[in-house]
Amino acid sequence: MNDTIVAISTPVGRGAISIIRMSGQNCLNIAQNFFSSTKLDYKKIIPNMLYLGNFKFDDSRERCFMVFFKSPLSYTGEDIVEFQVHGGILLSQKILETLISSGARLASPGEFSERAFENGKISLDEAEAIIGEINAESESELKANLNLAQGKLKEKVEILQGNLALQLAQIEATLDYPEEDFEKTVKDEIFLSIKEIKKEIELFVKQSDSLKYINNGVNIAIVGLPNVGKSSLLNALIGQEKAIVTEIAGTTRDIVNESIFYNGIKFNFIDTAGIRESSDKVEKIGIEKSQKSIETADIVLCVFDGSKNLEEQDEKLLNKVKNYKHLIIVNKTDKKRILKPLKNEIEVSAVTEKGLEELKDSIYNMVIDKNINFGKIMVSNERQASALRESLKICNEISDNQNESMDVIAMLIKNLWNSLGKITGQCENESIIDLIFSKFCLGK
Ligand SMILES: Nc1nc2c(ncn2[C@@H]2O[C@H](COP(=O)(O)OP(=O)(O)OP(=O)(O)O)[C@@H](O)[C@H]2O)c(=O)[nH]1
Ligand SMILES: [Mg+2]
Repeated sequence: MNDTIVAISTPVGRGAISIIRMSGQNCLNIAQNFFSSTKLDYKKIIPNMLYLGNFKFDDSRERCFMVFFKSPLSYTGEDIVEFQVHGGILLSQKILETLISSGARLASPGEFSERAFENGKISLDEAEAIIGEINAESESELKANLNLAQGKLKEKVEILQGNLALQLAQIEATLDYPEEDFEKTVKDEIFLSIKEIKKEIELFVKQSDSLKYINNGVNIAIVGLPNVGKSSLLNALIGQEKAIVTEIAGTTRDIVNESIFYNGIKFNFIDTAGIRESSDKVEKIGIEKSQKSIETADIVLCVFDGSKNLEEQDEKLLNKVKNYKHLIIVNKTDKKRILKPLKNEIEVSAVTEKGLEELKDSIYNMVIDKNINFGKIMVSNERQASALRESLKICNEISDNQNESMDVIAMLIKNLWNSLGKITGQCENESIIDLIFSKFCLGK
């Protein structure tokens, strides 16, 4: 039997309506714990009827609608409960958290449609058509905004491409008039222009990253040498004794993870084995996993023991994490400090819980751009986001190759033009089912 899944089905937005959708056998039981309406008797609930009522939190209640779709007459073919609440990420995330705390599981992107497909509610073709439908539902204000934003992204990208075409034409001209001075002037102009383009792309990437973290959560790896207090830190951060803590170096051997919500964002903490030279077969595998987690996590918490000096392994680790989004954490600050100050360090104590709020705040600020206006997000899917990241990489490549010949620079500019072109929507060869489903918005 499938478990009950839940997600925010509408795109993230301010001032509009959010729909939180829950699907699975248990959804009505879960809803019953929090939603009540004078007109509603759960034993006699009428499917497809919109009930106006209150969603109850620990200390407050929110006026919202609830609707029940009875299996098999629902989108997924299972029982579905949907809540329609005022927009804004905090409220909908809070409802989401509440439902998760009561036994629902956060759905992965496309999982609702995958269930619909499994239950014979939609064919694969239809699944694909839904993607189009998501963009075409014009009556919803939010969707309209999204479409508008999409149009704006296309417009913006076309302007950038136009600018690049101009640079290419300039390069062409230098080939006809190969005087040194002219070439230098053109080069200067090109690099100035690429700098501006890079700034714009960076902004888009930031926006889409924030959106990704809001939708999918943030994976945060806790790494460091044995005994620095990684597992203690995990336990303190999540508020439960999940990982084993002992004074023996090499206690944690496998990955331990647990999630919490912070300001509406899911933080998934991943505790790892302490990194050291080891001849123990099991520990070695654990350490390999730790190293891997540095590469795959969204953020790395690099933990040091404040009551000791740095060891050679610590230095190695510091060097490695430089290339990844990371925070430097000095733990055990309840003890006498021996460790010299590290750049941008955050002082914490897993025992007294000092600095933990600051740490969570720092993580939040790293993933959510505080200037972001969610109503104006233009990048809405991973395909666009990855094209933007690729474009950003090419911009950097161009800046790094300023001394190359005009031919090389022209080639890189063409690459950049092409990479931006992927955003405006050339179709790609994506036939695998997984890819189709992962193209859905979360909650569809
Ligand atoms: N005084 C003090 N002791 C701490 C703190 N954090 C952890 N410890 C102690 O340090 C020892 C190691 O803690 P763990 O959390 O197991 O360390 P770890 O980094 O997970 O170790 P491995 O799993 O072996 O890599 C335990 O005895 C903890 O009680 C702290 O903030 N202050
Ligand atoms: Mg441990």
